[in-house]
Amino acid sequence: MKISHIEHIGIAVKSLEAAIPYYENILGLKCYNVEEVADQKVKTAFFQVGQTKIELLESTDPEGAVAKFIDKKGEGVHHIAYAVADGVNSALSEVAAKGVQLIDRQGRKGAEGLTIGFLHPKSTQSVLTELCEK
Ligand code: CMX
Repeated sequence: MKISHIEHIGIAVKSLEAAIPYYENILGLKCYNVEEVADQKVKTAFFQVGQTKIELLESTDPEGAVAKFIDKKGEGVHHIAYAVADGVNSALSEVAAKGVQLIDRQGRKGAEGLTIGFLHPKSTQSVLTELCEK
């Protein structure tokens, strides 16, 4: 697998409305997109920082992955997403063959039209890891 860059850093927040002003008014970033990803039970807000984005994640469902994460660990960094140059499906097969536990066996649709696939934190040094491609 060839990773080209960190595509985004996902940050779990209780409320986008409460969190966005910090990124805009203190860090001077601009929220350029707010999008609901029904499949992932989240509403997302994006900020561009060089080649990488910050993705704020607010849960839309108390049983969703982000709501459960906040219940257990509180707000904060939720996952790191790497852009793979040679396709998510082949990257997922490659790491599975090396014994990594997958959350997604195949790429699925994520925010901003990306194809995404998650690796389980039990296999990734406790950091929830996402692979994605445009
Ligand atoms: N980072 C690191 N570890 C995490 C984690 C995270 N984000 N979320 C859960 N874990 C850990 C838990 O602490 C737990 O560890 P322990 O067993 O040591 O306590 C372990 O993973 C299993 O957690 P769990 O609570 O039993 O299982 P969950 O039902 O919460 O599922 C996970 C965890 C990662 C499989 C699930 O959150 C998932 O499938 N995530 C991928 C999808 C996702 O996160 N979508 C939201 C973002 C979508 C987007 O970016 O668009």
